[in-house]
Amino acid sequence: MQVVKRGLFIVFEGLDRSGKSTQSKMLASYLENELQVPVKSICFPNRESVSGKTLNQYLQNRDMKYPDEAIHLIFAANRWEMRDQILSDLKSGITLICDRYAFSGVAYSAAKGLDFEWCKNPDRGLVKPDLTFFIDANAETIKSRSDYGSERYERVEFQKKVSESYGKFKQEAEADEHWVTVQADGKSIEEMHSEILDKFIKYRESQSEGCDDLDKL
Ligand code: ADP
Ligand code: FDM
Ligand code: MG
Repeated sequence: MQVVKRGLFIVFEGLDRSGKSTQSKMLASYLENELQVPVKSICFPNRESVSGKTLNQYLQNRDMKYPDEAIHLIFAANRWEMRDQILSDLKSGITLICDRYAFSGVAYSAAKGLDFEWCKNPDRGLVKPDLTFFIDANAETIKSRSDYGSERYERVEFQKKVSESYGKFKQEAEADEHWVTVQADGKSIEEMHSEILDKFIKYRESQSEGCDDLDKL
């Protein structure tokens, strides 16, 4: 009987317009085309699902009033909707490249003033990523990037607060092999990509003996 080695769960995190989608796509395409790794790209919020339609409306319409706690729970529900699919893809050997995950949930809601630990609770039990790339970009630098300002949270003052909340994860994850902070300022898209690729390959080599178990958040 052939044993299928499970896929890796790779997450990209960071401020709006920091380069997550660009880097997720580049990593996915490298793995698929150069390393022949079966890959699937996903993102959160998943705007297509039942909860995702509400989240999309909320993000696109700054005037929509809704309690911060309630929207936080909907963002988490949006991840729970995908939990079984994520598990089954990983178990069938597919590597998932995921553009935002539970760290976004906490970082953005805590930036509004909600309690950091409270914010983590609704995501407890979801699949834990193997590797999270946190793209550490300066909130001032990215404000001039294309389309900045089109959605609810894209304001420099708010993004600075989000950056502070991500800073807590960064601190907690110091020396954690599952978290990689990638400094973005002054680096080109290509430079970022080769740094991310290098870190990914090193991580994969370090796990080659056995990464079959899946942990929970
Ligand atoms: P995110 O998904 O984090 O919101 P994107 O990947 O969509 O960010 O990138 C936002 C914009 O910034 C795009 O126009 C992209 O080409 C540009 N961009 C991404 N990374 C860099 C970089 N390292 N230097 C300059 N521009 C970048
Ligand atoms: N966002 C995203 C949250 O506030 N909470 C979450 O749990 C997640 C996954 O939604 F402003 C915010 C972060 C960002 C927006 O934008 C999604 P993109 O461009 O689709 O990443
Ligand atoms: Mg994006």
